[in-house]
Amino acid sequence: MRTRLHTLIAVGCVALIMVVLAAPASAETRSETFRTGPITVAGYQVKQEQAMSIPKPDVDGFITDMSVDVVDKNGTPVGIDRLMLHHIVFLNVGKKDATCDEFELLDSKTRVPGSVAERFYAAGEERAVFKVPEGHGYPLAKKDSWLMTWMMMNHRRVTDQAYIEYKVTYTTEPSTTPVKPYWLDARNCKSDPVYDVPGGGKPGSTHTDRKSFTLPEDGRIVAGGGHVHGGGKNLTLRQASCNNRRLFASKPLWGAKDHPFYNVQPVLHEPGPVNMSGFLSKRGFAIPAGQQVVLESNYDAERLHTRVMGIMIVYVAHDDAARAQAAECAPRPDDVRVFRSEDRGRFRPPLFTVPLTGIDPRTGLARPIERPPGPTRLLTGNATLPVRSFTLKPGNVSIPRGGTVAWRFLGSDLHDITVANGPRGFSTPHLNGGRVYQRKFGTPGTYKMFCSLHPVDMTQTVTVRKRR
Ligand SMILES: [Cu+2]
Repeated sequence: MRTRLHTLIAVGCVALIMVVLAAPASAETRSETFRTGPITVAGYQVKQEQAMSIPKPDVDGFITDMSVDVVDKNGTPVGIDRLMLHHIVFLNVGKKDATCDEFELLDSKTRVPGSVAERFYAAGEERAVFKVPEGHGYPLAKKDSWLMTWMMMNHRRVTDQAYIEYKVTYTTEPSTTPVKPYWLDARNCKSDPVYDVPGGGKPGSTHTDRKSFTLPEDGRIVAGGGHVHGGGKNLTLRQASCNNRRLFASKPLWGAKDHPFYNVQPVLHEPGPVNMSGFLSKRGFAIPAGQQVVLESNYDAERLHTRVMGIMIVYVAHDDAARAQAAECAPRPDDVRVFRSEDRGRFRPPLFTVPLTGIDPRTGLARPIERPPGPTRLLTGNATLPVRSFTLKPGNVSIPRGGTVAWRFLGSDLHDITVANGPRGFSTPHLNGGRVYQRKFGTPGTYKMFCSLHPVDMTQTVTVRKRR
């Protein structure tokens, strides 16, 4: 009996039973698992898509937990050595997003109003989960329609198939406190919210990107978690009116050396963490309407880190008492619980150099390359280089220091230019239709670049000479 009881505790059933007992007979807590797919991804393809009206619980209630994964037709998780879900965002159609008046889509041009949909849950490679304190939940309605947008990469040369599977736990308890998601982002309101850390800083120095957000309601921030890419130190949330004090820092845990992130081809960007810490607090951080919170996205400044992100989603429970508490800069709530992965990993951002990738003509397999094939074209001044589907030609150019390269993005397919490694980091937005991106090269050395949407096909080096 004793052993059986221990087993029960070990699997967490006791907690579940208590929840059910505490709720009135009419309310219930349930989990449902949904799938979309099959999704077909060609060999080494980077696929980005949107799916409208995805399946969801057909009830009125509140979401209390949510998670997402990639599975095969039997429901077995698909490894990163096959397919990697780089990111996925779930949106509630017809609700206005709390921090965006409009969104810029993947083409870096088209804009849609922020009233189109509300971002309420997202996960990256770290597989962030949706969590709020007990008694809280994100409102769920029968009439709601969900949309999801995601990006997946195939790490093998063969076409692969999988499903995106998500588990939603919800309660129909009517006294649940509703939470509103606030998406705080260093480059907010974009389908591809990336920026670049150029590198070249002193060892140990930090590159900080700050963005302020004004909350439009009196409330308590009761939960939150973050998303960074390789080189990220932390995401720190601060309260401007209280001497900019730190409310919470979401910290990355990095995979061990043998983690698949560091052992797949091609590498789309410097590998991200395997986990980011989050927090839960029923009492919450009181923030009144009109007051600012500041998101600090902190990265290592010594090395370059291109196409990085700094995103924290926080969940706010409306509370009329927040104004008085915040006016006094009330002490930090004493019930803040930090959740993080217990997995094996590293706490310091690992040093990692993103290689260029090419296809080995003998095996058809992706492998690191020093540079694209072909000679280096020596240029004496500024240059305009064409970007075509799916080549960057010439593959290798050399320009004098201080020279400017203009890339002209031809055709209708979107491409970008992203520095994998070199003296300084930069990247262009996704461009097409003849749009031009110019860059003046002041720091000598060899810049190894690729298109992040076509990483094995489109590579280029620009060598900047010290002398003319
Ligand atoms: Cu491309």
